[in-house]
Amino acid sequence: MDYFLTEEQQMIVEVAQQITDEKIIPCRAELDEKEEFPRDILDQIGQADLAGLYIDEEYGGYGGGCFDMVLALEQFARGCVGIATSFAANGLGAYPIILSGSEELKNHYLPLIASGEKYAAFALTEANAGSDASGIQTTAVLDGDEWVLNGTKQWITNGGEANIYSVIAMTDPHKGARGATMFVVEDSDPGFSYGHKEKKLGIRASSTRELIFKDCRIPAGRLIGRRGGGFITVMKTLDHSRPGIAILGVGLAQGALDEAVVYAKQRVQFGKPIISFQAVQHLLADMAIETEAARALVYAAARHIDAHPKQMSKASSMCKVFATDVAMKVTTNAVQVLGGYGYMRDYPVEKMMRDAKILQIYEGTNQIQRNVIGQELNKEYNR
Ligand code: COS
Repeated sequence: MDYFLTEEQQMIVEVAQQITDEKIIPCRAELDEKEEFPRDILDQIGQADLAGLYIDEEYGGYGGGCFDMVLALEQFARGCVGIATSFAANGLGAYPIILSGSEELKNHYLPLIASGEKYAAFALTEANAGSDASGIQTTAVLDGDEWVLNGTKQWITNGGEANIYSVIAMTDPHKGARGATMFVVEDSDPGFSYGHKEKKLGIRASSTRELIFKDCRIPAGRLIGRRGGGFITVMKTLDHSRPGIAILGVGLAQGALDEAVVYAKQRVQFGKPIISFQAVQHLLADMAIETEAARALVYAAARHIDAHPKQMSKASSMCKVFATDVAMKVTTNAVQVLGGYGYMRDYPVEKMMRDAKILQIYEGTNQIQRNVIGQELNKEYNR
């Protein structure tokens, strides 16, 4: 379908498409198998000037918005969601600085992320704080002109690979959500180390690792925003990043549909290509309808977010739920179309199905998204 992209947007798609076809697809199975971080590919994305798509020009970025980012991510995810996640996690790590950081922090860190020279990560989750984002136990205490962090973050995407970490910690625990503050921690900071690296069902090219803060000392100026403003910064960051997860679902579903149609045209059973059977055609038709509907919703949500950045929670959660549920269904059906071959590692669809599951879980489960949508509806109808 024609989404009436501008010339610049079409160019973003073409550059991302080329990286996907020439670089990502040829090595995705190997990186998945070896659970290897896609450093070369991220560097190539940086060299193609796509690393700072969503960062303002004054900080060395392209100056685009959510929609521009979505267009690039869709292509990368068509190739591999593990690689696309590693790229997207830079944005998640950068957004707290973009949204709440001081000019000093922005001037220092954003150009490094925009050029692709440094990778970023976002550290919220802990053993006892997942959906309940305000339940974090990592602490930060001011000591002279330094903050001292103690605690452990878990399941951090780009953990161990990123250089710049946006970390939330409790500065005033008795204040609950209002007592949380965000900081920038650098990989070389004293008292900061990496813990367990997870072995995952899918997105195995992405790194998911513990971060350990043991009397980790950082300069006072690394505080993002204001003391006590961390929870709101986290919520706003997730509002910005969830359309990115949604579009990973669209790209993944498109990749699975492509594989299923090509296979169905080639595979002969009962003397005919299986695409000539109505049972297979209906499966493919539903996959195509759902993928296009998800794309249309994500594009609409991303354009809405760029135009109305203060009213984004509902649009962001709606597209995240819909597109990631579609990705799970479409990839599962792609395996069904390929049958026994689909279950084997010789074809990419089993990986696609494994990769799809996390999209319904990370950056807020789809159950949490429905809570957000419900709460927003409640507010809207009170006006
Ligand atoms: N933008 C701005 N402010 C927001 C906000 C948003 N999107 N969402 C909440 N807030 C504000 C609220 O207005 C409230 O402010 P006041 O204290 O002034 O009233 C404050 O934040 C607390 O909000 P709330 O009471 O709704 O917080 P809850 O603890 O009930 O949590 C959910 C709300 C469940 C939505 C939140 O914890 C969440 O998003 N959880 C999922 C986290 C997640 O995605 N984890 C995955 C790992 S991160 S990769």
